[in-house]
Amino acid sequence: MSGPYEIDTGLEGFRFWPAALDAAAQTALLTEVLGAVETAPFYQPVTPGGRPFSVRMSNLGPAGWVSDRAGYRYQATHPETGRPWPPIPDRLLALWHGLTGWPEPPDACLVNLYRKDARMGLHQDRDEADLTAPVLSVSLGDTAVFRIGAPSGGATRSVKLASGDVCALTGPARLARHGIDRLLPGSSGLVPGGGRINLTLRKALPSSRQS
Ligand code: MD3
Ligand code: FE
Repeated sequence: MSGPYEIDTGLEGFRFWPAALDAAAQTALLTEVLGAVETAPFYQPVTPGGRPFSVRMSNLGPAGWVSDRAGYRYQATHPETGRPWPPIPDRLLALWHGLTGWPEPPDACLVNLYRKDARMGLHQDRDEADLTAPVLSVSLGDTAVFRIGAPSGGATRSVKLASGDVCALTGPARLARHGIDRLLPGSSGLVPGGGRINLTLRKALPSSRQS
């Protein structure tokens, strides 16, 4: 694997590994994730204002990110089935440890499903207890046009995220504003039914050592 590359986003800590996963590794990972979400089906969250997301979501791990009229939060169970989220596959935990070197495992893996017209507006990820832990993102399927800029505004820059690309957000980039402008539909045939799946690994819960 080559990289990471530090991409010039105007902020340090955006680490990018293009093609971190080869075709076989992408297929193996996707098969495992789709198997897991059979018991935690993709659903359509709404914003606290009641607007449906165009992205459909599920989660793996002890903590799952959800949004509804009550707000954004992490919770242990699927909002529709009431069941605990399935575990994070070992190959994802290994990727986290190998690429981030973070001493603790992630406890949350958000699974975002983008069909062709889905997008995600500019936002910050700040619902996690420890904002010093990195975030690791794995892209599968169609290429996405990703946008990232400094936390407090100003210029943004756009980076294409293709199937098998992995990025880590650490340090100053951890609180960057970012979003997905659009997909390049048909750029990959990996996801059944078309589109893109993004896996975002995070430490959401307070670490047990923290007081
Ligand atoms: C930059 N997901 O779920 S992944 C999200 O492709 C989210 O589904 C996008 O933003 C997606 O919150 C982008 C790349 C990513 C993930 C987390 C970040 C970029 C980030 C956290 C901080 C800064
Ligand atoms: Fe985000």
